[in-house]
Amino acid sequence: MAFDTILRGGTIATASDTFACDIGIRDGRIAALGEKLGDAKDIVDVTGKLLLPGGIDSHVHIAQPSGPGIVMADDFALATRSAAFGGNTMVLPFAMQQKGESLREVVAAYHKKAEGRCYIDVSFHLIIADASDAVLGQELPALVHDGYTSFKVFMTYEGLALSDMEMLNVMSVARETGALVMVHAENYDAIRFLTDRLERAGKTAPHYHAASRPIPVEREATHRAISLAEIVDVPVMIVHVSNRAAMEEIRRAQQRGLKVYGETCPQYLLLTEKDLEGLNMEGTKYVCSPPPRDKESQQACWEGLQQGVFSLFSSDHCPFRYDDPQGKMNPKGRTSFRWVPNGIPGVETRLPILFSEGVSKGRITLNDFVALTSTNHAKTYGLYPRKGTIAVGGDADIAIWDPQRKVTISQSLMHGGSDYTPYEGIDVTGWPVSTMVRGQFVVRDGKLVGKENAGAYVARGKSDLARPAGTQTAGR
Ligand code: DUC
Ligand code: ZN
Ligand code: ZN
Repeated sequence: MAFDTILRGGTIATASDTFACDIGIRDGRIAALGEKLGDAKDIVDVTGKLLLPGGIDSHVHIAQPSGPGIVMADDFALATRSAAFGGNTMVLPFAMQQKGESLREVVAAYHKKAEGRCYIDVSFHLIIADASDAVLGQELPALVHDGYTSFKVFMTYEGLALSDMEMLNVMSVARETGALVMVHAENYDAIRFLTDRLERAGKTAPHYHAASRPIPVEREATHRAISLAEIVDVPVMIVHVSNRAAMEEIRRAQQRGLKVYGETCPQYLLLTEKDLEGLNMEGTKYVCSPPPRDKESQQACWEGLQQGVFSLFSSDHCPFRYDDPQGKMNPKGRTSFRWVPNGIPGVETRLPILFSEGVSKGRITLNDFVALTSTNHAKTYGLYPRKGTIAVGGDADIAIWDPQRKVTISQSLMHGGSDYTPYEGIDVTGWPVSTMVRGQFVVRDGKLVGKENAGAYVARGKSDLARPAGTQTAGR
């Protein structure tokens, strides 16, 4: 038998081309692209369907400690199952260090949480909370060498925020090791100042979360992060950008020739701060940071995607249950927005939302969609060309889409651990019907057929963004 599987009769789209062609799969990889490929154990008729590189969601939070009494809604099994139903074949969650912890031990702990519990492939970014000499001098360079080639730093959050000096030191290690720094850009002191002032005035309802971190909080930190990266001369990825002012900071830096990159997320295209005004505590369902803004900010985020200022579209999936004392409705959260856990579910809805709002409505091309949801993630985080495209030799990570299918997003359709979706009732056109990871179906015609231990950990190479031009990875 020439192939294990042939996908016959579909239309393939990559980040650059769209073409009708069959796919022959052998030993988990794409072995042939062409017509009349011959025989296979499983010949799947995909007439009328789109065959896209599986989504890579390079910004998800899974099973992270989130404060006393708070528990994330997803473990690795739930998050990766949900991701698979959303057309993803790989996710990149964070191994989050807390102050005083050894990075090596943190990484080992996250591997333990993930081991045997992933439906799709997984790799880890690091979160650096303790920028001590031992961490930066020894552990971090060794971990980059071992395939943990990107790390996130926070400019806000108790216990996570780094000082400018610490940011500079972390960025220096990234420069020396060829790693990529991701920055959560919000000004910590400004948020504390505004939060204290709001609470003193009795303004504690969930929607004051947005007032506690307005656009200048993000714009200032974005500008500062870019400046620090320029001083060190290192590439930087500004994650979850929510508004025009921050987007324009990134654009200006790019126009000056700096290696500054941007990411935005579904919540900044579809939600606004008005969503936080829901009756009772319903607004907590939309509490995330940066907060959703307004219609003008949504438009700016679209422009960022259309004009290449943002190269990544990720979910920032960070799910908590709503009706749960360990989630959004925790007892302290009822006393002030300050204690509502930040984050919303989104790994399963990211791709249908961008496909429908972007491709079906004509805002972006299908090839842009593939770039923004898969290929650029692979290039940015050292996975390309093994992942992120449909090419001979690459992993057979493929999402099969019905571009005409109309679906109303609803919690009843979701497969994660949360008890709500922030996108309830939104109509979409275009839906991922099957997802295949390294040649094996995980979801087939809307049904789970994969196993909880089918996903693999993938050690990564260096980011294509952190390499000198012309030295991109040539192969596996
Ligand atoms: N903000 C973050 O920084 N991370 C997770 C979710 C969120 O809202
Ligand atoms: Zn963040
Ligand atoms: Zn995040």
